Amino acid sequence: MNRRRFISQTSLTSLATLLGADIVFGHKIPEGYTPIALQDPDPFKLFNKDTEMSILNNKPWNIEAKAHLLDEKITSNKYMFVRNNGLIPENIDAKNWTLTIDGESVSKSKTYTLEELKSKFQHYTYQLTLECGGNGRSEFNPPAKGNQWTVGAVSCANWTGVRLKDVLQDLGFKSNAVYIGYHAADIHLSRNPEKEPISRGVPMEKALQDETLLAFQMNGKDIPLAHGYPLRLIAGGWPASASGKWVNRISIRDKVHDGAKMTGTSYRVPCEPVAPGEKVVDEDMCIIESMPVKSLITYPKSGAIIKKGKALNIRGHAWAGELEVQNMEYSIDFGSTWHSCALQKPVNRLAWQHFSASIDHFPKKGYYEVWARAKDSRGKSQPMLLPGWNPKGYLNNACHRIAIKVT
Ligand SMILES: Nc1nc2c(c(=O)[nH]1)N[C@H]1C(S)=C(S)[C@@H](COP(=O)(O)O)O[C@H]1N2
Ligand SMILES: [Mo]
Repeated sequence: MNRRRFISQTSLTSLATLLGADIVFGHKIPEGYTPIALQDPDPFKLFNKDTEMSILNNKPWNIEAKAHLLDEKITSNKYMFVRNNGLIPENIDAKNWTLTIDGESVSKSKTYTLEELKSKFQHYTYQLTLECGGNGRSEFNPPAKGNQWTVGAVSCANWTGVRLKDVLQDLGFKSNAVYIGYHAADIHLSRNPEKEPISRGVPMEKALQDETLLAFQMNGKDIPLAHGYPLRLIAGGWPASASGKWVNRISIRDKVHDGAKMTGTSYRVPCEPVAPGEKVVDEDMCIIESMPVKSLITYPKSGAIIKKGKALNIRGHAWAGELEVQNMEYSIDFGSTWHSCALQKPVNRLAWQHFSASIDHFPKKGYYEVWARAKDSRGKSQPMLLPGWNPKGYLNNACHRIAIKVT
């Protein structure tokens, strides 16, 4: 809708109807001014998100879930976080969508239509965990710039597509191949067509894993627009920034990919631990690869009240990047003692795992916290409070905690 025309043709009362509330100082609105609430489309409707989702930013759109919204075993669209670095591509024509494979390590670049990809290669479906490298950033101190994600920038949906390795092997690549880098159709915030909002990638070894997909479906349907329609790279278990949405080109590089947000401090952490607030030079920052072990209590919602003598049933998910979660524990005494949870095997590699426990040993009425802690298959556990501080606030895999009252 055209904002300017809209304001001049609409009376205050109809503005109020649109807002669903009286505009108390409506007669003081300057000429030509549009109330903020009407300037942007409703993101919940626009992206089909649940209204309990939290909007962190609208330019670009960044939306996160709350822990209890992620209770489903397979994350549905309405609870899936959105992380955009630029503007969602406009006028997508899926019928004429193509994917070009190029780069120093291919002899001759090749372009596949989306239809060709779908008909030529076998389809696979995997449930894959995608967590933003900055999930949990809001807890770091000194604070890090960027979206202040709490716990909800993680999802685990079913992704269907063709294996990237099948496509790369169809074309063939040179033995000097080191990395792949994706390029996508989204638009830089400056609208400068020369600039890419983000262009990241993974080493060949990750690119050639069975589960690394060029996906065209999420949860059995076309990928929703905000999540990369009509074609998306999916590299589960790694920072989700490696999973390029709206992908239209993949370069096979003879060096570490150097696209937008691959270099400098983006998606990198100090190679060696540093003290909070310490300055780190670019050369001492290392690319994040597999994500660390983490878990989330998705039921009950923090603040639940139970009757003394009744058991509290908790459940949630745990994941560990490239690794499996080996065990899952909970504590009701601020981490002094731990008890095991039941933990399921992942449905496939790189899928999150479900845990549950029935807690019936609250000694008396009062305030408690339930803390949950996962351990990966190499014996590494989540830190109880905060892990190593880093300048950009990545990889906060601290234990998730919920408040409980026994009355
Ligand atoms: N083309 C493109 N791909 C992208 C991004 C983007 O801004 N543009 N954001 C990345 C980041 S940082 C994350 S965390 C995930 C978010 O995926 P989602 O929005 O589907 O949850 O997409 C990644 N892929
Ligand atoms: Mo991200």
